[in-house]
Amino acid sequence: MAVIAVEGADATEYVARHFVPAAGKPLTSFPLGRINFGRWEQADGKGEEIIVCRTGETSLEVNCHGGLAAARAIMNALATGGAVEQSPEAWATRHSRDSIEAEAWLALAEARTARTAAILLAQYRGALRQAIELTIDELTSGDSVVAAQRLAMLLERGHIGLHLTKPWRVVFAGPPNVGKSSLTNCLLGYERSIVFGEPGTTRDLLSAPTAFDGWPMELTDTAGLRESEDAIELEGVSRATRFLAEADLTVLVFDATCDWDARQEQLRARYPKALLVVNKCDLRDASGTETDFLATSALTGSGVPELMQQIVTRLVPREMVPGDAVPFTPRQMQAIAAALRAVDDGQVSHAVEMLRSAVTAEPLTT
Ligand SMILES: Nc1nc2c(ncn2[C@@H]2O[C@H](COP(=O)(O)OP(=O)(O)O)[C@@H](O)[C@H]2O)c(=O)[nH]1
Ligand SMILES: [Mg+2]
Repeated sequence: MAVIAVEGADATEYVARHFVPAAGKPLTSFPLGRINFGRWEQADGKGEEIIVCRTGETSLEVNCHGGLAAARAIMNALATGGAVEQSPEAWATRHSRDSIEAEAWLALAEARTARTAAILLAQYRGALRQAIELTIDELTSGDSVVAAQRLAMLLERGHIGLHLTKPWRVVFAGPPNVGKSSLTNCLLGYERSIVFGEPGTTRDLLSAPTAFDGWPMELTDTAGLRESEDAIELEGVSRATRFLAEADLTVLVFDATCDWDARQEQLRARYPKALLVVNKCDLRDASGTETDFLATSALTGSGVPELMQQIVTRLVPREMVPGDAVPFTPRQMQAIAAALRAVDDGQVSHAVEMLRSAVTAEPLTT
């Protein structure tokens, strides 16, 4: 579904020029709030079936097919008639009582899972605003220790909040032919990367979006990290190395059938924060491997659910309950961090000012 809002003194007239109600009566005769089925007709005689609802004396909603084309055709027809198109940002700013509500409204459109949408919906309904208002009250009544604790907790949750609309980036790296592509395919549930017995098959970065446990992830399969004569493969290796530096989590994959050597040790030392995996455990018993390695088999799927779980545990280390206050934009995070610094410096009134601006700032100006 797509919903187009039309507002203004002549809104009904603008829509009535194109909308032919199935009931055969003019749009203005329908009561507010009534759902009216009919056809949207364009100048060229084309059109589609839509639903129009008068939401107020000067506002309507046009519900049409989703995707971009149907909504675009209707918006173009309205614009040709003289309507002015508004950006979602401008809309959110006008219709929200504060900047957090406006940001939540926009972020909700970007949410890709029910879990992230539920968290954002709670912020839309005021969870974060209330937490900030409570902190302001605590600060003004001299309870700055409690206020500082709350701010620190909000900042911590914000590290998850920033990923509600932006997936965590998980990169699979390791020597060639260990099963990186097979494992990412396994986790994604479809064949995104080419799997081939020949080392050096994956030459570029292949990324695909997914979600684990309702948390949005982007998995990236990389070229094997090795020295190579092949210029294209080398470029793949160098891109992988650059990408790894920016990833939220690196999964280093090794091969259970290969003996541990200095090169592998070097790789492990280079990425000390990586999640370590030993794959192909169907071919060789990996139970003797060190406990900080997770044994998997991309072939049989053994260890793959555990890998998924460990990725989530690493990236989302704290529990989040629906209704929790969670900052979710860099602007909110900056304001909260600045307020916490001010509290720590004993500048309570400055902290209060920062927090007030986090809520009452002109929406979306920064
Ligand atoms: N037996 C077995 N073979 C695997 C496993 N994972 C990958 N392979 C095979 O190992 C080869 C290399 O796999 P690939 O995913 O392309 O490795 P990459 O170079 O690290 O991406 C292919 O022939 C795969 O079928 C596994 O868990 N068990
Ligand atoms: Mg590969």
